[in-house]
Amino acid sequence: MPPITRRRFIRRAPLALSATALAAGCSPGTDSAAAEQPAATTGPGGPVIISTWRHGLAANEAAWANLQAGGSALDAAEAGVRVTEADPEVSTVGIGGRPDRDGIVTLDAAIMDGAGDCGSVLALQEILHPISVARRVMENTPHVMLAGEGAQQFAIAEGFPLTDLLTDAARVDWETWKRDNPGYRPPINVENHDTIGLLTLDRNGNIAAACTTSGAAFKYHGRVGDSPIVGAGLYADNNVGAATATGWGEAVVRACGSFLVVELMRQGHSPTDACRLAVERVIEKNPDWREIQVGFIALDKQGNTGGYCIHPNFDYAVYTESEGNRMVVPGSKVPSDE
Ligand code: SD4
Repeated sequence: MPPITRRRFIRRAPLALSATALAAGCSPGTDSAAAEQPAATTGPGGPVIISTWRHGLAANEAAWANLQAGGSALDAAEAGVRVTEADPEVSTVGIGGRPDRDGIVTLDAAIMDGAGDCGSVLALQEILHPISVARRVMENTPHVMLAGEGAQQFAIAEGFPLTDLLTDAARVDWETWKRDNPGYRPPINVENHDTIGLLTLDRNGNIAAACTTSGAAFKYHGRVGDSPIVGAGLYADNNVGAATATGWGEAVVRACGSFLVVELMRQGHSPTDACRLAVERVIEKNPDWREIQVGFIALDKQGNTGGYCIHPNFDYAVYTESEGNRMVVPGSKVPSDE
């Protein structure tokens, strides 16, 4: 039987772009808590790419090149995060990701387009590019999520080769952690994160989001975080914008974080304010919030970007035509001198 294809065709509604484009992003080190202004109705327009952490710079480059070559927002989002997945130096995504407490690398990834189509894989083993498997789930199955062994079987059937993802460095880290943690408890702290989440806006006004991670280091085997959960780890809607999350996934899931950011933008909040309000919701729902990091980034359909986090050690990369590819330090709930 031929595979069931349920790819949707995105209505290509060109955005009315303002000649007086506003600069994207927030100022380094600023806390926009005071700024309850409604979202800007103008912005730089597409293309715009925003992604989490410093490894976002390389991902943005690949996503940008993909858009320049005629790729869609969705193509660019996938192409961008594949760079991070393939980088063994990044210890929180793809190959080189820290394993679970049993020494097994399990990966979570999700992809979504602005028309609402989405796919994800959970706790996938031995596949280098979970984001591409997530896209195949979206495009070649009647489902949204595949987990564990079933996700791996599907990946193999789709032609993805099996790859050993546990690098020597990751194995050494795991052995050290095991030696120093006889209680076998995964670490819960502000450092245990660094997912890549990447949002794109193309010239046609289409938005997409991709998120991929090895999850919390030394987690319970089978643990799944926020990243492959649509609405928690990422969300995209062409009528509004997109958001993605990084940090302690359990806390993000409790607040349905990325959906919340997009809905706050729909209500008129700027990307930065929407992220700040979502961080405040995370704090409300997680009494242990001082021990964890959570950060959101967001992109609205006019091309404005923003972010916010609990602790100040989070940054993100933004690529626009006018300013190129650059790092931005968002505001944080805990001041940087605390
Ligand atoms: C998770 N949000 O699995 C992810 C963690 C993260 O790099 O940000 N990892 O909870």
